[in-house]
Amino acid sequence: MLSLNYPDYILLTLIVGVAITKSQPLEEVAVGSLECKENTCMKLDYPNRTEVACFNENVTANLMSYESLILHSSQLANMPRKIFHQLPQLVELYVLECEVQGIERECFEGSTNLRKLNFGGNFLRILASNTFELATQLEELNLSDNQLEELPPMIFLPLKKLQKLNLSSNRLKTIPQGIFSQLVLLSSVILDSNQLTQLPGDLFRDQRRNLSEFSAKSNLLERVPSNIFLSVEHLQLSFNPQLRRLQSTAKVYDLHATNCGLESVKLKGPVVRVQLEDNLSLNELKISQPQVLEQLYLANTNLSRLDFLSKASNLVDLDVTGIDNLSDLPQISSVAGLERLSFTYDNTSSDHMDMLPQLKDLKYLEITHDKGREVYIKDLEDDFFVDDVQIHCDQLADLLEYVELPKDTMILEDRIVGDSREPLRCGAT
Ligand SMILES: *[C@@H]1O[C@H](CO)[C@@H](O)[C@H](O)[C@H]1NC(C)=O
Ligand SMILES: *[C@@H]1O[C@H](CO)[C@@H](O)[C@H](O)[C@H]1NC(C)=O
Ligand SMILES: *[C@@H]1O[C@H](CO)[C@@H](O)[C@H](O)[C@H]1NC(C)=O
Ligand SMILES: *[C@@H]1O[C@H](CO)[C@@H](O)[C@H](O)[C@H]1NC(C)=O
Ligand SMILES: *[C@@H]1O[C@H](CO)[C@@H](O)[C@H](O)[C@H]1NC(C)=O
Ligand SMILES: *[C@@H]1O[C@H](CO)[C@@H](O)[C@H](O)[C@H]1NC(C)=O
Ligand SMILES: *[C@@H]1O[C@H](CO)[C@@H](O)[C@H](O)[C@H]1NC(C)=O
Ligand SMILES: *[C@@H]1O[C@H](CO)[C@@H](O)[C@H](O)[C@H]1NC(C)=O
Ligand SMILES: CC(=O)N[C@H]1CO[C@H](CO)[C@@H](O)[C@@H]1O
Repeated sequence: MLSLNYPDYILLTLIVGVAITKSQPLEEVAVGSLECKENTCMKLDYPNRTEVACFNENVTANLMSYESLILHSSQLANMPRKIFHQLPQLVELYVLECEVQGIERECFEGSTNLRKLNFGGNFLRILASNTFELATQLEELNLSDNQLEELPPMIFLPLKKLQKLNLSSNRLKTIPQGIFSQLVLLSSVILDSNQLTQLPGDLFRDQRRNLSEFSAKSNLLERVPSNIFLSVEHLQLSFNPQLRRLQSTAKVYDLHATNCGLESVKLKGPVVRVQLEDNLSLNELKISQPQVLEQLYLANTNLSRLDFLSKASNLVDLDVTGIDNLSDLPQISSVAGLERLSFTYDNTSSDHMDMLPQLKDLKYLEITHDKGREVYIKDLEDDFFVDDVQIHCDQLADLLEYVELPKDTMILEDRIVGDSREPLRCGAT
């Protein structure tokens, strides 16, 4: 048990006191000139960490008419001061690839119109808790491509209007509990390409927890708390090789959890589109509300039962390619509205082919077997067939919504079966 008695408390304050007094005040250096093309300024070189550039009316005179300012390809050890004193009209500020290491709270004085701030591609490693205290009108904050290892728990608290936050490609190992608390408008959170091993269960505790986008792709997540979200439109958890189990009660429109180490997935809330392909150990999938399911991608998994399929009355798109032991393959015939189907055919599944004629709405059928892959397409427009093979393949690619066709794909059209012309060969070469 951790109990703070009085002497400990004194000690802690002392340590904090030392840490604060350690940072010296910065030497202010007036910016002599700005090299700008319209609202894009480059080559502002203030690489000295103990100095901070300061904007003045002489250098900003030509920028008064812009609501957006872009600083890039510069060396700014610290974010310049007085940008918003001089340019209070700014709605968007981009400080991109400028080697920024420090951001002072004072930099945002006067930023009453600032709604979008992008610090992508800098050297930010540590941010103070009060960094954004004065940027209260922010709606979008982009801190991607930096070196952030941790975040102060209160850092976003003043940003009551924040809607989108991008923290991708940093070095975050943890996300503090409640860091998004009171951000009632937050709808998009991107945490891709960090080193997160878990997400706190009450990450979205005191807010509505209805997000349009949450992405934590390419991390080291071992678990995702089952009730962390109420509803998310796009939930992206792919490329988390440590993730063995996924349980969710949320309402999700589009779930991606491909290329993880998943063994078991249980989705209790309604899910519409589910992509779980390339999880070679996935052997359990439970979907409690299959009637809302429209798309299900399960290629290259180790599933054998899909007993919910018979209730998946709205399923139109199913990919079960590369599943060796799918004993429920015949159940597919109960998914009467299926329009796209991909599966692997081997000689043990040959008697399952009886299901195909029952799928009256099938427009796209892809069969993978040991000799290659065949794609069958139904209901082509009458004038579809042209002699120029290349045009045909391009139109086909359009029809398949830009699916990249595998090399040497053989395409057979139902109305040209028996046609003396050779089957078409399209696809990437
Ligand atoms: C950095 O700036 C400080 C204060 O202006 C100065 O004393 C120091 O010499 C500078 N360092 C370098 C490497 O220029
Ligand atoms: C702006 O330029 C004028 C004239 O060159 C000069 O007198 C003034 O000191 C400059 N102001 C700043 C803040 O540098
Ligand atoms: C965030 O910055 C990155 C560049 O570092 C950019 O690719 C991305 O589009 C930005 N996102 C937003 C919402 O501005
Ligand atoms: C977040 O930033 C990354 C670049 O680091 C970019 O690729 C991605 O598109 C951004 N996402 C959003 C939603 O802005
Ligand atoms: C949040 O999502 C839940 C579940 O979809 C829904 O019932 C609720 O009305 C939503 N709340 C808001 C404020 O959007
Ligand atoms: C797939 O499941 C079988 C049992 O059904 C098991 O023996 C095998 O190890 C599993 N394969 C993988 C890659 O987990
Ligand atoms: C498929 O099932 C057979 C018999 O049940 C078993 O011997 C084989 O290991 C299974 N293959 C996989 C990849 O699970
Ligand atoms: C299935 O194919 C394998 C190898 O291709 C062959 O050894 C086996 O006899 C075939 N089984 C049937 C039932 O045709
Ligand atoms: C644990 C496990 O089987 N993970 C696999 C999930 O699928 C990807 C892609 O097929 C493999 O690379 C992983 O090894």
